[in-house]
Amino acid sequence: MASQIDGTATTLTRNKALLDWVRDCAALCQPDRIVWCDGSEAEKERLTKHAVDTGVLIPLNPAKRPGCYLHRSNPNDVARVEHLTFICTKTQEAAGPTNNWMAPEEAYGKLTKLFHGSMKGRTMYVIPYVMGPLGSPLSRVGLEITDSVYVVLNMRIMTRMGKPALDMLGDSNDFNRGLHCTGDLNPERRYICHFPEDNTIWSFGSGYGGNALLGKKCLALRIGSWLGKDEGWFAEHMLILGVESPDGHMTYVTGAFPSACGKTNFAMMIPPKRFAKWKVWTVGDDIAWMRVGKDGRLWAVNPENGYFGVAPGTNFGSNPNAMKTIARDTIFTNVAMTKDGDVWWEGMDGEVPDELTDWQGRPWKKGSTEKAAHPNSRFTAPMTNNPVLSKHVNDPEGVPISAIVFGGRRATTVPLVLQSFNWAHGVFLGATLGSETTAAATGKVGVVRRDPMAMLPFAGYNMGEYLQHWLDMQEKIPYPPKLFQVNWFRKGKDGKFLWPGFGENMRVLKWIVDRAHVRVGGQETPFGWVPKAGDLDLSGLDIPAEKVDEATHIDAGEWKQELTEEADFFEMLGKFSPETLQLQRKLLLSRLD
Ligand code: SAT
Ligand code: MN
Repeated sequence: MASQIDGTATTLTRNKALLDWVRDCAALCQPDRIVWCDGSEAEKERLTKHAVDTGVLIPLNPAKRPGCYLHRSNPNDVARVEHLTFICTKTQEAAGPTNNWMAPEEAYGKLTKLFHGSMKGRTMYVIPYVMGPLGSPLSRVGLEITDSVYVVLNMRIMTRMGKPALDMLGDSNDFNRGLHCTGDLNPERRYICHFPEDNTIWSFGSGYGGNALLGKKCLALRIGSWLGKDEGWFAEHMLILGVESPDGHMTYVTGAFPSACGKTNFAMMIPPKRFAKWKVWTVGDDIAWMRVGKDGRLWAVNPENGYFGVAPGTNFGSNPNAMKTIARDTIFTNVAMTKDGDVWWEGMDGEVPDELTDWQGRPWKKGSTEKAAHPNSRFTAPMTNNPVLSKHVNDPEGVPISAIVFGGRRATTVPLVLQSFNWAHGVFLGATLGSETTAAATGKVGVVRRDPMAMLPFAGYNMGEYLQHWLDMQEKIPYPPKLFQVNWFRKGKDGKFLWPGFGENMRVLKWIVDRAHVRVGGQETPFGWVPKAGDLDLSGLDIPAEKVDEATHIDAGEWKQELTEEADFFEMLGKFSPETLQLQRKLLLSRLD
């Protein structure tokens, strides 16, 4: 088998550390075959055909969705599994109170048993990939070994995969070592283990997105945040967008929102009629890597190359650019299929079809109480399909950030928009972000939990230290972005959303941009700056003024409750809980009393 490794590989790489590692993984997993992925078009065609022949992908109607395929997961494997995700550091303290921890020896031991012989009769794919623009000082090389052709085809869309990665790596030993095996998909034997001290990820027993596409949450966020702390930069669960004003001036904004809270919609937003001369450009929809540039500003790159977006609710009203993005060359996962071989999900435009094949491949009839598409069904689409893709998306330097927005899904308390008084107060707003859980992770949906910077499932180290890192970065950024909190999801007494959201969020975004450039005043409240009456441009907005008042209202009683609850959160963080943030909380509370 070794000769096979070298034989295929030497045309692509002579990197000894890499060849040794692949040989070790092959010895452990014992695949029948090893395939090195070069990222070429011919390879894509070959692997796609193989996936179709083996039933992994179902071709969709080429007249309706050219180059598109449907994949159906095992029904027990349709979301991230936070309870089976581990940070495996030498000490438990390094992983902190918000992560599951396993000692490295124990994790390697347990998973070695699972990986042993796990690829017998299967093909082992070796995927070299880059997270970040080629040639960027922020970019990282990863290698993922997997037995899943679905993973390969998704990684091909989501990362810069193949030869460019090996060229970038050269003979360096500095690459992330990711080992993935689908196993038998038994949740009892499912582990997503991160070894930040070894720059290593071992994932066993799931074929689903965030558990199996190791470049995404595992490398770009969990390992990335660890590297960011050590090296003085940020790896964040944030979209990146550029707002172009009528005079052609561009302002870049990043936004942290938990999974399935509309990051993709926000990043691709089309401004409403009143803002016809404004444009929004997408740099990224999920992850931002940010470092301090030579000019003292914070610069961001999107480490990804595609979008792994939530399908349900996506339509020509909520996100026309996403609909155009997924018109071709897209892999759909766990959506429903129409009779004529197109895709469908709850919240798609038009009439609900009379009959469908549901996400599990079963016949489905209109009026059924079961969902046709899984609530966490997804599309994987190349970013180059996006009609509003920023032309700076491959820029090695990235884009300069003027504002950072923190947003949760909150039915009460949190107003539409709030600007922090200063950096520490802004970090406090991000740190105390609360959000109702969504279908993106296995578990109960709709319970409010603290999700600091939307990083609760993704910070690869102690959450207290993570928040301290945010505070410490202030003195490294001479011209920091302004920090904001938003909430698109507040509900009225009737249980309905107060704010229309989607494209109308442009109104809030404009205020944020104006504030970031100090072009507009603000109204001071005990909790931060809010728009002065009349400053939020509401012209042409077709909702009663009272709803806007309610959406922007700050209720002292609700906030007192909120601040009181936050005490438990800071306490839970234990000895690394930043003093500065606890002071912020007390200060706010004292202003209320
Ligand atoms: O499943 S993923 O982690 O890739 C998507 C998400 O939950 O944000
Ligand atoms: Mn995400």
